[in-house]
Amino acid sequence: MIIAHLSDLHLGYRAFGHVEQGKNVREVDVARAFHQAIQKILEIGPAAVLVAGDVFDRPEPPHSALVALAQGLQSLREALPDTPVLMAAGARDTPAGPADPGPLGAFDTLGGVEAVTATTRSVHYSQLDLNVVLVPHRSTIQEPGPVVMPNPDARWNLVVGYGSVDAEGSALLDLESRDWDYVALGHEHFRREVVTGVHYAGAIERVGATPWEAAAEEKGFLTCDLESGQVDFHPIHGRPVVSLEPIPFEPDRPERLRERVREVLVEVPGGIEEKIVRIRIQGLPPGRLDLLNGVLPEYRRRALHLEVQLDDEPSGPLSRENMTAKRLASRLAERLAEEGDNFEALVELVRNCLPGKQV
Ligand SMILES: [Mn+2]
Repeated sequence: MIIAHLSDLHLGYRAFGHVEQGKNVREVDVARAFHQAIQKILEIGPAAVLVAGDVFDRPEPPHSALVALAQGLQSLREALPDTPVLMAAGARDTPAGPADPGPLGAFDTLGGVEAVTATTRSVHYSQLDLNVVLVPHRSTIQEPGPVVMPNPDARWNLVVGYGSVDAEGSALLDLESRDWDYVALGHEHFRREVVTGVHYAGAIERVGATPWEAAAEEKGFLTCDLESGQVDFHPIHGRPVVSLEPIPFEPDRPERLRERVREVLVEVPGGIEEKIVRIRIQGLPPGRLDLLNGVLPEYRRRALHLEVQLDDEPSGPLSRENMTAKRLASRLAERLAEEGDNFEALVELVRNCLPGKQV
């Protein structure tokens, strides 16, 4: 019996302020990645589909995100009417008010769909001889923590949970992995096997504030053949992200900087067209960003997003807060030097830099 495991869809994610035909380009990318995943799942035909949180990018997602999820569920129901879809809300789709059912609440009403936001729920499918325990984010942060027990009468026992787990047990979710045939986790955006049978599937697109950190990692989802324990990764092709090698600023030859920036951008294999690109410059004081005047607009038009990051010389580890402040300052300094940026785009930039945007 094969099950599919997705997480961190972040439907409704928006970034970079690029709008085409009234839609944020990155939101369209994320919806496309989700529909790509659905198409692959239809080909695989799993017995159950598990979605481990952060289905939406925020507790009040745009209507377009609700439509994207509804379309995906409808495709699954049509082609695989006997395949249940089980979703547990993550931090991103958990509303602040404890009585608020959240956006997933609407989908919990559909036949063949379980979508939990508040409390842990155990669902038994006798035809599949399958028991699934859903552990949404909220249930893991309340006292007492969730009681997550396998059903001894079921042949297969699965968990769909959102949060951090680790081998030492200092985690939100306390599990004995031997009790379970598969544990499907969400929250971490990088794919990872925690221990045998306990997996983070990772996000399906590079949705964090720093997408270049995921530039080299393929995104996608997992399937597990419960009989053999075989886990397979199914890649999804999202928008390319390019992280370029840092360029050292030479104070005695400042004019050289423009040439070097042009060189590294021209050398990107396949060009920078429509990609998300980060260029890093080491040792350039923010006040000297004028050295790049006239160089960037051309490349900014060609890339979906071109980010210039100013790196200091390596100087020991920075705290998370310092990193955030540094990133924010560097991005603001750079963007404010541009013309035509609107207030909304700047607010989004600040929000994207704040800690917690990674998850
Ligand atoms: Mn997430």
